[in-house]
Formats: sequence, structure tokens, C-alpha cells
Amino acid sequence: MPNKQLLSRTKPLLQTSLDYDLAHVDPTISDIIQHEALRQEITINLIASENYVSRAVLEATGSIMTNKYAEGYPGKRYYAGCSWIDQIETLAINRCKEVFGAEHANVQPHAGSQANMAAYLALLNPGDTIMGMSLSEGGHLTHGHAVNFSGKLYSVIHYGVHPETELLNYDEIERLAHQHKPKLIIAGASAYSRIIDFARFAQIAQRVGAYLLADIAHIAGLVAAKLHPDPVPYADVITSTTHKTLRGPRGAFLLSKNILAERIDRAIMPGSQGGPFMHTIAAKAVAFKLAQEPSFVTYQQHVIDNAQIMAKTFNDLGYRLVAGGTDNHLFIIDLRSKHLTGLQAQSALEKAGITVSRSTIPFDPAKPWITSGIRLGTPSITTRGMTRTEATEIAHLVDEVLSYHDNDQHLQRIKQRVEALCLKFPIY
Ligand code: DSN
Repeated sequence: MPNKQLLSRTKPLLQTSLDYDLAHVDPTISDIIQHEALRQEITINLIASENYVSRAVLEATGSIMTNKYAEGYPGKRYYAGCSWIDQIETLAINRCKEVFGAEHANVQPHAGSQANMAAYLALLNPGDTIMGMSLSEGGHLTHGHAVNFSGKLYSVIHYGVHPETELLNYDEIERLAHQHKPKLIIAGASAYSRIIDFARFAQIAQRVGAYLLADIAHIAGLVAAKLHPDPVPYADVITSTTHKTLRGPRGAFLLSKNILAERIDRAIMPGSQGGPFMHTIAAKAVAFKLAQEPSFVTYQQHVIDNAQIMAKTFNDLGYRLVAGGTDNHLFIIDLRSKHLTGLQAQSALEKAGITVSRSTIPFDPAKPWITSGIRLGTPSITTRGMTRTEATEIAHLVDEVLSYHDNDQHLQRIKQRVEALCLKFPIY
């Protein structure tokens, strides 16, 4: 251990750069960050894939861990000076395995796309067939979209939802799997509000001899809290981001059985990434620790409760919800009966201080840039302490914005009410 005097001299460096001297060195960037901090503070964030990290996660992310190169893995690095780095990454790996009950974890992926890329590299050869949910029905770019590496390197079969129920169409997925014999089936979504049946996916994959990849980026927090069925017993590989419901830093991780551990690790480094972001891995370790606290389970339950009460309120107000409602942290509103596009709604809501992402609905007649829906999620409002009362109030505010979407004066008045509500629930 270094002596105490030396250690106390490094203390300021362990604080975030915001607390240190950014305002002096680069007032322009500092000022922009302060504006963004204010924007976050006084707007209602309903983007389903975002959250607010704890101060502890923020501090680790802004720490001197960013200074270190550490290509390789704990105990096997290509650089000297990695003893503390090794401790951090080992803790992150062990905590990640504990949270999800997995045999193997790799905490180095920089983002969800890199985690998926590594999973494909580990399991497939270029030209192999993969099957994933189409982006327009709720999937993700990396699940085989034509403009993405996944759609260019692999032969892709897309599945979607049932036209009437808008639920995952497992019978059709099984039929497609038998017909096309994919080497990999991807179960996971960016805009699907119902439970994903990983056991059923595993059965289909087993029957056609495919690997099963569960991409739990959106629902990782719910899975960690055991409020969504667990993919770990069923999937060969699991990928996830850390910054959505899981409430960690921007980043990702991979889980697998031990038998695939070496292939997964080699697919990240040297396969697709270089030096790991050790400041982010330190912050992931903090997030995995926090995910094991009882308050985390309570938080995830409130995320679901808030989503369900909001969905019910919209339903009562006459809106049509995709798949009829939600079992998780998000839901999608079909705006066609309101004669609004997703783009128009998103823009009116932003003027009123409510941030959402527009979303395609299944079989959307509108172009992907325009869309016919909006996706609303509750991880962020729940982190700031809002409960069912505020969730209901927010649904009414959204409804009012959509009703007065072309009346800028009224949107300004709603914005003031939004700010007043936000100020009662400070983020930090
Ligand atoms: N962009 C993310 C989302 O909003 O769902 C998915 O990666």
C-alpha cells in the first residue's frame, strides 16, 4: 500500500473533473455541460433507454482510471502497471457474475453494439445465417439490419410480432427457424413491452441446432432484480448495456457459460477492441455492487409500476398501446388515431420539456424517420423518486401536449408546470 501522506495528495484527482478545474481550463465545454445538467434537471425524461447514474458511478467514470492502457485481461496484460487495474476488473467481473448468476462475464465491451459484434465473432463465420427481430417491429440495428455490420456480414432472417396481438409470434419464429436453419437466434428488443419467453426461444434454438443469444440491454435491471424471466439458464451468450435500467455507466458486458468463455474473451480482445475503458469498468463495478442492494429491487419494481400506471392512464384517455400495455419499463403509443406522427409528437413534447423517442409501431405505414408512434419509458423518472402519482400526472401532461401540439403558447405553459414538477424531484 502507498503511504497515507502520498495517498491524501492524490485525493482531488479521484473526484470528477467537473469538481476539479474544467471551468478554468475549458470554460466553453464546462458551460455546455452545465447547460446540459440544467436541461436534465428541469425536463421529464421518458426515453426508455436512458437513466441517471448515482454520484458514485459518476465519480468512478470521471476518475484517473481513464489514464491507463490495459489491453488483455486480469493477470495477462500487454502493459505494465496494471496491478490496481486488475483488481478493478476482477471485482467488476465477479460482481457481474454474482448479479446475473452467470458462469463467465466479460465487462470490456464499450457499448451494446460491440458486445453483439463480439458475440457474433465468437460464434459465427461471415456468411452464416442469423435470425433476429426486425428493427421496425422492435428489434435493434445490430440484430441484422441491412445498413449495419450485422446485416452486411451475415445472412439475415427477420422475425416480428403477430399482426393482431403484436406479441412475439413464437410459432412463426419456430417455422422460420426450421425453414432457414440459422446458426444463431437473437432474442431481445429495443421496443417490446411484454415478457420475452427465453425458455421458448431456447427450445426453438435447440430444435434447429442454433446458438441462442439473449440481448437484454433494455431489461437488464429487471432481470437483475428477478422481475423479468431470467435468460441465463437458457441462452448460450447474453449481451447487455449497463446504462439503461441497470443504471450504470455508458457501456456493456457479455455473459456466457464457461465452455464459451475463451471464445468470447478473444472476440473482444484482440477480435474487436483494443484497450478497455478502465474508468468505465470501475463504474460498472460500482453499478454491479449497487444492483445487489435491496433498494435496487424496490427501484425496479417502481419502474414497472410507474410504466403500468402510465400505460393504463393513456389507455383510459383513449390511446391505443402497442401489444395492449406493458410488463416492463416501457410502452409504445400508436398515434394514428390522434392524426399525429411520432416525429410531430416528439417535437411538441420537447417544446414542453418532456423528452421521448419516436418509435415505429408494428407494420408501420410511416417512414422510419417519421414513424407513427412514441416509446415512453420510466427508468429515469423513477430514479428521481417519482411514483404512481407523478407518473399519472405526467401521462396527463403528455396527453395535453399532444392535444395542443401546434399551440406554442400553451406548450410554454405546460413547460412551466413540467419544470415545477422536476424541481420537486432533484436528480442529484
Ligand atoms: N438506442 C437504444 C435505444 O434507445 O433503445 C438501443 O441501443
